[in-house]
Amino acid sequence: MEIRYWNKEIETADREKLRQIQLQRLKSIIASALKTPFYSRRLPSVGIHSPDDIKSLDDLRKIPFTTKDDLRQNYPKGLLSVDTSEVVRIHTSSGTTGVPTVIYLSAKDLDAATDIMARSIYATGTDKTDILQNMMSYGLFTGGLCMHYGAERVGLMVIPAAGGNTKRQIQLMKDFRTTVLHITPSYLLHVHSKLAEYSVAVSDLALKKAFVGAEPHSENTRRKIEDLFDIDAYNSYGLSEMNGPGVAFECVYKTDLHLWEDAYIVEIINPKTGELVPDGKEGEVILTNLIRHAMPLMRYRTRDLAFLHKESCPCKRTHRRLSRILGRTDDMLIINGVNIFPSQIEEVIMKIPEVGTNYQICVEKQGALDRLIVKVELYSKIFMGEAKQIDNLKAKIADELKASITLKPAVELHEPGVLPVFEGKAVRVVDSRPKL
Ligand code: DLL
Repeated sequence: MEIRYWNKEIETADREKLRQIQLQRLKSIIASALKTPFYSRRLPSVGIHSPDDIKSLDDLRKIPFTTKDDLRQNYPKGLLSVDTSEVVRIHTSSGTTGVPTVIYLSAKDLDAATDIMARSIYATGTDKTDILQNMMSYGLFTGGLCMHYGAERVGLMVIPAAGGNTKRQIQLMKDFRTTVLHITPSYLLHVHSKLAEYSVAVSDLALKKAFVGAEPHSENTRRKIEDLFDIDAYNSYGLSEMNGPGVAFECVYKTDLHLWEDAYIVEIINPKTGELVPDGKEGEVILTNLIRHAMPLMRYRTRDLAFLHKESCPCKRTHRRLSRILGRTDDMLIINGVNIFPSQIEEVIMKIPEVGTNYQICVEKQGALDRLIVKVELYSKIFMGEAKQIDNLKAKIADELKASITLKPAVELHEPGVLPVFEGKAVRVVDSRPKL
């Protein structure tokens, strides 16, 4: 059988060879892009009339960025390069308000995206002997179907469990000896908090790994997951606009995310100036999709903040490594003039051993000032402990948060099960301040 999940030649290609592949694929994408209403206007305006106008990869930077707003304004077909009879699948992006953004894939596009997903899975040391329980929702969200196809390509037994119904999920894990989970980190922590209720111990399960992604999480959250379940957790990064999960994935060494450069060109820019930033420096991730022709997307502003590593990985793959996502250019909270990313708060509280698996960040107005309240669930045996100890813990959490975010929030401690639970992406921030 043809192996389509381990391509040594491409995965360890020297940088020059990778650049050649990128250039050739970029030209081919330009040809498709010129067939779309959107890019057929935009590319000629910067002097690109045919693929031959791209002489080197540097020419990519002539192309203006494409934003989510561009996608919305050209909804539903402005970026489609083929007749819909050529399209075999659509996805839309999750969680945004207003007009959604839609992604179209031809059979060839889907096949290429599936190869990349399969490559990501295999890079974690997962193979056909594994059993994957896919706990991401199936449907318009890419997390379910895209992972499903990739896992089948590697030959895994896939349990298409989708999200929700925690009791059944745990039963499936037990009955089918699930070895790998695909899940959001917040839901995985919730699953752990439910094990005892269903009289299941971690040792009753056969779990070895989890692929966690689709939402920001810190290194401390990863460690917490690994410790609670005694597994390896691999970070998985992707976005609907780039075909969903599998844009970048960790390998067995867990040294951050290999971004598959034969499929995507990555640039890291200063979000204010649009200029490229040097390796090692944080900026906005800009992605060009090299493997999707039905709906080309070039220089897409992801709004995700990350940096590229300078060092190579012991696995010998040559594709650049992206740091975990450090925040977004658009989820920053400004509280009494202080800029705060929710991920900074998570980083601090998840390090504190008494803290359980769920939390919420609330911002409200109190008179003229903003008030930040961090609500945290404790493990039940801690919550039942002495009142004085609880008070000390509250002060400790507030102090540690102040050291990180420079302002001291009010901290509320709760018993498990009080704060809202999310079976897909968690909504951690409740900002009830009046809109400007
Ligand atoms: O979340 C695709 C996906 C599914 C990725 C399953 C991984 C696993 P969207 O709904 O379009 O697609 O959301 C994309 O989610 O721009 C990031 O802000 C965030 N995100 C995705 N993966 C990670 C991650 C899917 N590993 C948006 N760490 C992206 C942090 C992530 N944030």
